[in-house]
Amino acid sequence: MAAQLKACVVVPTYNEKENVEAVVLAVAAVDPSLQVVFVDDSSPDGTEDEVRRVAATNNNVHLLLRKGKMGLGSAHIDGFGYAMRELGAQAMVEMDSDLQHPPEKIPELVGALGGGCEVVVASRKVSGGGTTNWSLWRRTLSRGANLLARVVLGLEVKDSTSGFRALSRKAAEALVEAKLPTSSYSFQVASLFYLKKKGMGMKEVPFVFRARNAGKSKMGAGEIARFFWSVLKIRIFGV
Ligand SMILES: Nc1nc2c(ncn2[C@@H]2O[C@H](COP(=O)(O)OP(=O)(O)OP(=O)(O)O)[C@@H](O)[C@H]2O)c(=O)[nH]1
Ligand SMILES: [Mg+2]
Repeated sequence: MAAQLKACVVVPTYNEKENVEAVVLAVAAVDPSLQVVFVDDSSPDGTEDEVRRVAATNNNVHLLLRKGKMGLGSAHIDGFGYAMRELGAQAMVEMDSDLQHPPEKIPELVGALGGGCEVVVASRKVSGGGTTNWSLWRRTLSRGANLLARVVLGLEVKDSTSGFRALSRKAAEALVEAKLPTSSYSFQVASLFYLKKKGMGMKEVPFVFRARNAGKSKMGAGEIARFFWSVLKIRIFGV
């Protein structure tokens, strides 16, 4: 049943012009029925024009344009709202625009929804999962963030910071209504914490996180500091 769900891939973008077409081609090669919503924060590099150019010849490509840089987490929330409202999506896939998340995994993620499982996390930290070309600093940061999420928030998901995941419509609706207290990278752990509180089932399936296709990382020191602070705030004030 899950394999027939109408699925929509939500892709937040900030200065990702060089990656737009590659993402669309890679997703279409996996399943030409998948819809792709780019949620762009008026990127100065003109990502929105590139999305419009690609969408002109592909009805599966959509642009949700926001007025300025408002963060990865709120981009996902707005993208889910658009996908459900405008496209009738029954399943949502969160995916980055730089092809670090292999689109070939999408059918497995969406297919694992159902039977009480509302969130499927693509995981670097279960058997068969991993990363390529990560520095010691990046591996340490990822371990620290996941450890904090497990110890402070009690999350059992091993890769709770992974931004590659499928959500049922029920889970996406809950997140749109939740008004989580984070708009940034900590959205990933905050959303799992909230959905767990709501009693929603979760699974992890392995994937290998690849090197960036093109463009530059948006994860700077400010994002990292906000992440750790947000986790502590969630512990203290809840979601
Ligand atoms: N709309 C929107 N997208 C964002 C924002 N910040 C980051 N993104 C997008 O979110 C995705 C993840 O950002 P990345 O910079 O790749 O972060 P990362 O994968 O954790 O870090 P790297 O491994 O260094 O690439 C990319 O598609 C970014 O363009 C934002 O404020 N708004
Ligand atoms: Mg990335």
